[in-house]
Amino acid sequence: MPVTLNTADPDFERGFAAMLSAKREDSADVGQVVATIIADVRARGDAALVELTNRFDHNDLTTAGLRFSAAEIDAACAQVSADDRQALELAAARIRAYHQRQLPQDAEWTDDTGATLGWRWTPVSAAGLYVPGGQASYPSSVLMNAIPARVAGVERLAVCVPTPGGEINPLVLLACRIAGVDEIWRIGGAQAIAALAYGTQSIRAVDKITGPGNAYVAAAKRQVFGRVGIDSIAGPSEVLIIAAGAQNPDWLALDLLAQAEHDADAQAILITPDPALAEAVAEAVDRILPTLPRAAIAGASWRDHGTIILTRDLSEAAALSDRIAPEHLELCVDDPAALAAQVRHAGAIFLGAWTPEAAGDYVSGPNHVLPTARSARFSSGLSVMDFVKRSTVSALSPGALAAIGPAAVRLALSEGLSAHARSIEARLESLNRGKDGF
Ligand code: HSO
Ligand code: ZN
Repeated sequence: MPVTLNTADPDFERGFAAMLSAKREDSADVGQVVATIIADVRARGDAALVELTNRFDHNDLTTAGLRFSAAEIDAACAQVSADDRQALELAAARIRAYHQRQLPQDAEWTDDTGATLGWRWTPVSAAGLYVPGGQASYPSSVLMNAIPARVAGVERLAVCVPTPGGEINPLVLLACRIAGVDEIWRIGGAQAIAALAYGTQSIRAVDKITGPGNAYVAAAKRQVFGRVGIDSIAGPSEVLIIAAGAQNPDWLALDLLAQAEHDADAQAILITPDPALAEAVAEAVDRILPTLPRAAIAGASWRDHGTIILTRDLSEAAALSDRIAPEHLELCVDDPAALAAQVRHAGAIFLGAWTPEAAGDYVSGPNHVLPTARSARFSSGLSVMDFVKRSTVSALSPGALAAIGPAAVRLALSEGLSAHARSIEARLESLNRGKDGF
């Protein structure tokens, strides 16, 4: 049974705090193993990749080759049904259109001293995208990671995807092709992250690595951070639904279960001021759960982490949601836009009964790689901004240096940095002598 909390109970705060601090993930301490793998790939390159892939993925890359050939990708793509292909293409087009609007603008202006100032954005040159193998090998996540990189203008995009026992997912390869991925490597785990970060004889190093993965992949990303950029490390995900008014309890139950079926560590939360609606949704969950192929996973998530919170009103619901800072927030209420205006901390907000999170997972357009584990308090989902960086630009005229240089000289001297001071003074003196200085 999920926990039910009521804000009117005197010990509500205790129960709520327990829910907030509950640890949902036992992240195994794999740091030492991962450090050894990274060191091995750095030392021996491709030979280490082949050996580790043999050991962990039971896959012999001496025959298969480290990289998928164009012919293999063609053959895999040809296996995908026309309907699946069209669905992926529609998703890709909508994700691309959404992310194109995120492209940031350069800026430049000249201030009253004559200093021209601004910034410009440039893409990272090469990005690596990790795609897990097995159950969580989602073609939709390939699109969500690769398309923003391409829109940002990343020139080279390399994907690593393990193929345990040689098994490949044709939809993942097709998603790579649709998104414009340049290289697909048949490697996974910490060894793939090491190869992307440091390069090997056949894989060139990238500048930024994104994408989800297991505990080994997460630890490897942490360890190579600094050498390359990484996206945030994804934890178990959550959905929070605020519901009131005339709602279909089955729809809400399915939205909770859609999150729960991802992972036994996922969390689905319903907040409502309406006890009858809460009861109807809980009943619908119990009725629908056994019909799901992933009932075991979804059931464990709902039993261990599912939560229903009864509030006095919707404003209280919005305030609690902000304290949770959910990855996904559905507002199934009569005036969702008004309620959204009261919310600050959520990775993705879905307005109204016709906007299930699952549509956002695939086809709405916004990214589905979102801040988990309450990190929506301080961070955002994956976007074009993750694949660009900003250079500041300044150009001082002689008049501008004359106007602001003396303050810099004073500050340089106060910091004991005389070459700094003289670098400016030399120019100021030249101006005073009426010379151009060259
Ligand atoms: N809801 C997941 C993303 C996903 N759903 C992929 C289906 N496929 C995390 O935001
Ligand atoms: Zn999902």
